[in-house]
Amino acid sequence: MVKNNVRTSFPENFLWGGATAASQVEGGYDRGGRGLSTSDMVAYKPRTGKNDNMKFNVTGKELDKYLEHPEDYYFPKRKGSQQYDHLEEDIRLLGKMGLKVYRFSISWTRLFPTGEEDSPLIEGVKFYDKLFDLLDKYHIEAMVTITHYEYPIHLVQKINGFESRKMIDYYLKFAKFLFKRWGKRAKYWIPFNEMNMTLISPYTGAGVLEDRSKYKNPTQRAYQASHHQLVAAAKATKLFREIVLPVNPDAKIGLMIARIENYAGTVKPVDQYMALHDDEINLMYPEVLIRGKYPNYMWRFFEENNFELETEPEDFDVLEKNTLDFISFSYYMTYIVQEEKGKTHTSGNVIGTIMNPYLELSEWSWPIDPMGLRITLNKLWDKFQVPLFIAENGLGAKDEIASDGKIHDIYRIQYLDKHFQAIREAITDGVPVFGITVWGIIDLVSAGTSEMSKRYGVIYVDADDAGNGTYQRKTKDSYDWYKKVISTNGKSLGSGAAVAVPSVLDDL
Ligand code: BGP
Repeated sequence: MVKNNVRTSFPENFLWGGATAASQVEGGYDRGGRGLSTSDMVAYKPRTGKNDNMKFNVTGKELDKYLEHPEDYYFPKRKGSQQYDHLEEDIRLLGKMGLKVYRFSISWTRLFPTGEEDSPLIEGVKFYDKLFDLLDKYHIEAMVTITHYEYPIHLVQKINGFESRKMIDYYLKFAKFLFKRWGKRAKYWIPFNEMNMTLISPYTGAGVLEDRSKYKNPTQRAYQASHHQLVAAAKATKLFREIVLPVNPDAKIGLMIARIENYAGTVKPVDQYMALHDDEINLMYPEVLIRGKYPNYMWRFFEENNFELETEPEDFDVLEKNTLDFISFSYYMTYIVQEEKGKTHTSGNVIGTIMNPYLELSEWSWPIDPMGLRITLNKLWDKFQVPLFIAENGLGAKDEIASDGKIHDIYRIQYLDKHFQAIREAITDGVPVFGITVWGIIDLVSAGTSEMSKRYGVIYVDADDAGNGTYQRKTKDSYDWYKKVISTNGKSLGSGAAVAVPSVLDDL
């Protein structure tokens, strides 16, 4: 329908997709000579309550313990969902669903076990060659996250990850290989997953052991590592334009953040300002990588936090000349900011927040707010005027196999349906969103809690938190629902979304 020149539907080429990360889905941590990475060293610790969602940080002391006596712990991300042995089936299932784009990451240590080698491991290269072949076979576009929460442990021990400027060169060596080998085969590239994670867990986001840091000031430590990653992303963009664009002129590179969409808790000006300030911190990443420089408010912030960012003269030029093409982000929920403490808290993605009485919570106590997604899309477009991509959205929930042998995940269908409708609203508002990759499209190990029982997938994987199970795949009702959304380009949204549909697995 066209009225007043308003688009009220998804564009023809809208990218309906799914996302995973190597460290959470692949498994096979010791296959083909692969080296250990930061995510392999996160031991499983049972949650103590609904708000206990942050179990991904590792200290130097803990790392030593884990390396010395690995047999005393269980490390779920080493097993992932065993995609290493189920690759063909996984991509076939995604293909049969009609998926347009698959966002995945490359395991750095599957190619370069320590991060220092000059040439990659053959078996690792073959694994990803096969992945690209399968994506071609099923006409699925590739979106590559160069690295998603996993750094070679060797480089963590040697130079403390991105705390050191030297890490930029190791990262560029890895990125250069990917661009040369697969630049032709992937249209979309993301240098780092959720860059702002470095401010919350420097170990997860940047491979930094806080108790081995040369910086005493934790704020300085986090922003210094972030600066190195920002420079690395800009330098990778330069390489991307030199290596990939000549062979794949339509390819694009974009940054990725965990979007922290803040509401002020009250109409008190100070609360309104706090929401603005938190927003500024979150948007520092696109400010630097899309506009090409640190905004003034960040220099003031560094000053007020008593440190001087260590930079090289070339950094400013590199950042200014190599800005990225699009902004991608994860969106799961909204957050509340206010001066007054002591309110009831909920858990959340990356950080927790104050309870919003107007929102329902997921089983893991994450507020559910589809309208917030429309708000965030509008804000990002208003501010940056570049194409937007939702690199992650989805619902972590417990699934049960019903007596008919199926998984009737109506809650997930409802969640996704509402969020997809919010995207349609933003598109109608005029925001150029070019796609979405549903997080954890195949059940995988949770980043935050290392649980397998926190499932996001439309494809079920038979495994539990202790790694027991057959790891067999099974489609859920949400699989059939998503298939229909894709085939109708979103026209099926809202109507009968809550009606369970029969599984199509038998027809495959
Ligand atoms: C994002 C990460 C993902 C992912 C997701 C869900 O922050 O990029 O890796 O896991 O959150 O979080 P969780 O797995 O903790 O539920």
